[in-house]
Amino acid sequence: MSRIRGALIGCGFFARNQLHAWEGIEGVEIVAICDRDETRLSEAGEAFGIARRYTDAERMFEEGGFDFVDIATTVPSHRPLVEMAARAGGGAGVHVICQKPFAENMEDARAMVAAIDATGKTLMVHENFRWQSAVRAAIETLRGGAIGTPFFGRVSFRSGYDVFSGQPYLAEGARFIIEDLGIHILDISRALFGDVARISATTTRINPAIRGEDVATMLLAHESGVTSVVDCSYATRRTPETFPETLLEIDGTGGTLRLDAGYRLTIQARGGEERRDVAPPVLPWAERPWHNIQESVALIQQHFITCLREGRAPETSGADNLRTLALVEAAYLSAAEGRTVALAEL
Ligand code: NAD
Ligand code: 89Y
Repeated sequence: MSRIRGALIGCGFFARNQLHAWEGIEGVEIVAICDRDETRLSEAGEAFGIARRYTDAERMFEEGGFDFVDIATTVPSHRPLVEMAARAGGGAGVHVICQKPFAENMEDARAMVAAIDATGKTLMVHENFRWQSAVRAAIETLRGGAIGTPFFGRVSFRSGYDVFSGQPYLAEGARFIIEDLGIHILDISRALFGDVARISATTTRINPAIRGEDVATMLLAHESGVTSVVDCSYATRRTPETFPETLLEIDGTGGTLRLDAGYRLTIQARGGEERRDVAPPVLPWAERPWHNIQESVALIQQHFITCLREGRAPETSGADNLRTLALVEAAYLSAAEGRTVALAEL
């Protein structure tokens, strides 16, 4: 597979980052784009010089000519679009990257994984937070054994940043922060400490102008024996405003690791202390404070292409992401019923 051709569906708020990132990946070309909204479609087509434009995804798949599809729409369209990708080319299918949240429920998610599995193609969920370079530095430090075996972790995202102006749909859903943002930091907790046996969660809504919960506090019992606290809020007004940083605090048998505001990583072990500046670069098309997320988009898309070329499963494959999505479902169930939920229930 020398030159890899892609198509992108959904030319909205976030897709621009994905289109910029594709431009920076060697040997990849986005040959077609699709959006039901003609204005968004033509704006993206003009900005990125893409001539093949569709308002109907089914037609784009019929005409084909691409190896993978990048699904950058919001969640209600994910299942039909993934299934279209599986039917493409008379059932040969195309490789898929699909934005988070992958699906609206576990049944849909499992059906989507099965549909692509049946074609033998690759399915990756665009679960990019574990690819943020500061988070990645922490993951690699931990996996390298620098603080011994972890027994406690805190994965925290607290902000008062207005995400609703760019993404108005976030104010409208019955679910908000766990499904939209908590999903990322639950995934980080999995990347750090492994799969989860039980979870308990509380949620609340502080902002009266939105429908769903904007604060969630979750307690995870990992299969490895680690306990982690995963907490998120979009109702936290403090200085410095840390959007969109995830802060970490990990205790291990041999020391501690902290990722503090301002992308400062501190490792204390064996009587010593190491401090590292792990701030992400601001890519030429990126802007603060989103540069952290934007770099992770470039890194995860590069990972997808590397996996295609090497014929291996991406770290956040569809199958892997079922376990992150199950945590989201279990957290909502726990908050609704006021009890600890075993992941085996899902
Ligand atoms: P958006 O509403 O701005 O854009 C979605 C676009 O998809 C719209 O232009 C809409 O017309 C189009 N669309 C929807 N269904 C379609 C269909 N069936 N066929 C063709 N076009 C269709 O949404 P957004 O803010 O760009 O978010 C898109 C996704 O990206 C969401 O799932 C969101 O959670 C995710 N997101 C991820 C990150 C991240 O860091 N990974 C950050 C922001 C948003
Ligand atoms: O949609 C969300 C995401 O995935 O990252 C941040 C965000 O844009 C707002 O919470």
